[in-house]
Amino acid sequence: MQKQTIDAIQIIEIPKISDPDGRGNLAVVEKNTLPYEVKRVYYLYDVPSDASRGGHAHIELQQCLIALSGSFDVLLDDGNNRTKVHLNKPNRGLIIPSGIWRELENFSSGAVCLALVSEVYKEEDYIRDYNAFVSYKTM
Ligand code: T46
Repeated sequence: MQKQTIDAIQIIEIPKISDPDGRGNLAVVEKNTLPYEVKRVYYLYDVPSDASRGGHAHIELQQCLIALSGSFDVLLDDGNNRTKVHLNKPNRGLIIPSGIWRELENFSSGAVCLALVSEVYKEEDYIRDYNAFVSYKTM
């Protein structure tokens, strides 16, 4: 959505089941955990600490990012305001609505970023030029 602002970004706790016998934790994402139906799952891994991923916005796609392992920062921008979220817990999800510019950086060694997204892959859904994004937001 064009007019979406960074206020619409949500951080959710993903329900976690601790094991009474000390076997570790189990986190569950199911039908009603996210505000959309998940149509695609992908993950980023082996990202060098000086590399940046993202650098685009989506017209329709919504997504939830989870640091399954390690940590990284997500810079979020609605064309007027910016914020940065540090993800470092496998049971915390960052929900990014459509129409928000994102950049992922500062990946720790061994970081894995899981993305649960609302659309199949469509390059037409991407705005990969920041100036074009700002123009889109002011249309
Ligand atoms: C996002 C961030 C967090 C595919 O063919 N299928 C896919 O499902 C994806 C995600 C990508 N691709 C191709 C498109 C490019 O040729 O893989 C290549 C790398 O994609 P991209 O440069 O978009 O990767 P990131 O890490 O910069 O961005 C990805 C997602 O595309 C994006 O939606 O929000 O991760």
